Amino acid sequence: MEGSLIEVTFEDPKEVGECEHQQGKGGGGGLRDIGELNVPLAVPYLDQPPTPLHFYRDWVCPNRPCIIRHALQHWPALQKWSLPYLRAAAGSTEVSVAVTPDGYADAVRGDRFVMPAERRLPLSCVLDVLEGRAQHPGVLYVQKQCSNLPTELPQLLSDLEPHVPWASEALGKMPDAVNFWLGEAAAVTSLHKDHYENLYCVVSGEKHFLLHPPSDRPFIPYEMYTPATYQLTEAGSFKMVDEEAMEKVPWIPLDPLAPDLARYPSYSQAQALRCTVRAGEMLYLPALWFHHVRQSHGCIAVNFWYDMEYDLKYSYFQLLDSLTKASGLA
Ligand SMILES: O=C(O)CCC(=O)C(=O)O
Repeated sequence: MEGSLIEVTFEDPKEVGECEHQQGKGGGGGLRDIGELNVPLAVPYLDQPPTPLHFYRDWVCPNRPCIIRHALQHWPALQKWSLPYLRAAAGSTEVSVAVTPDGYADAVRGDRFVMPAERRLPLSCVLDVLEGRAQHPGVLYVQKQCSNLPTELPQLLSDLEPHVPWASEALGKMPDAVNFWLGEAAAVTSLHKDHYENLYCVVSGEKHFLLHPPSDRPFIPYEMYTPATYQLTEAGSFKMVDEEAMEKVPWIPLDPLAPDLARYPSYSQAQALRCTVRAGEMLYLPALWFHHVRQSHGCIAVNFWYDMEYDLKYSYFQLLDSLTKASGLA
């Protein structure tokens, strides 16, 4: 790149020839090889929870996702949790609810990064909307990501384990947050990544994940946006209010379900993995994987966020991120 201190090239797949693929493990180089060597074509299933050693060795260390079956069957929640049960157990309890006009909380809209209106509502109000008994402006999603399960819904805690023992042992720590998710089908989580090892458990319904490995970073666009928050007026309409005290936010403008390839052509080189996590299944979503999430109506889920190790994997990702920015690629 002219005028830049660092020159970086990311191979165009059209230009990667046969012989490069034939070099096999240890040969080649570049992100395409990383994809081929390390990223599966589909998210694999485990039929039972791994031992801490296997979990660490086969999944955490290589930073690979998997879906684990039969890991939640001892949770009473799996049999008990339904919308009527939640109403009986916690209907009068106030919870934080993200409310948006279009189902997208924390997403790019126009030239703004927009955060949801946050409402404190009795859980029964959310259940009324989910069950079609009442209407509320916009789209509702119970999704406050700061351990809302123990802090807002402690009466549900006896229905599940407070952590995932084999994961806590493998990672050598307890989860930083245990989050409860309940929302309408229209509630979508836009493409982003987190610095957490994520064990995402679906208790009822299903979640549809679209994933990208961290090595796809050069093909995933980021731009800087003025932050804003939706406000819900008395009349039930939404307005976007700028957060003037906040700095600009880097966020991904691209919708991976309908990518604008004319604007972001590099994205065609990214390698999306899609999977559906069904009731009773747990997704291990490794730290730094990009994810976009949709759900069935009234899906109930709990996830455990374990802080990642800020190790060489993290350093390599930061380097890739810096090189991507310096190259002007994404
Ligand atoms: O379930 C969702 O809508 C989003 C989940 C997510 O982004 C996360 O667990 O980090």
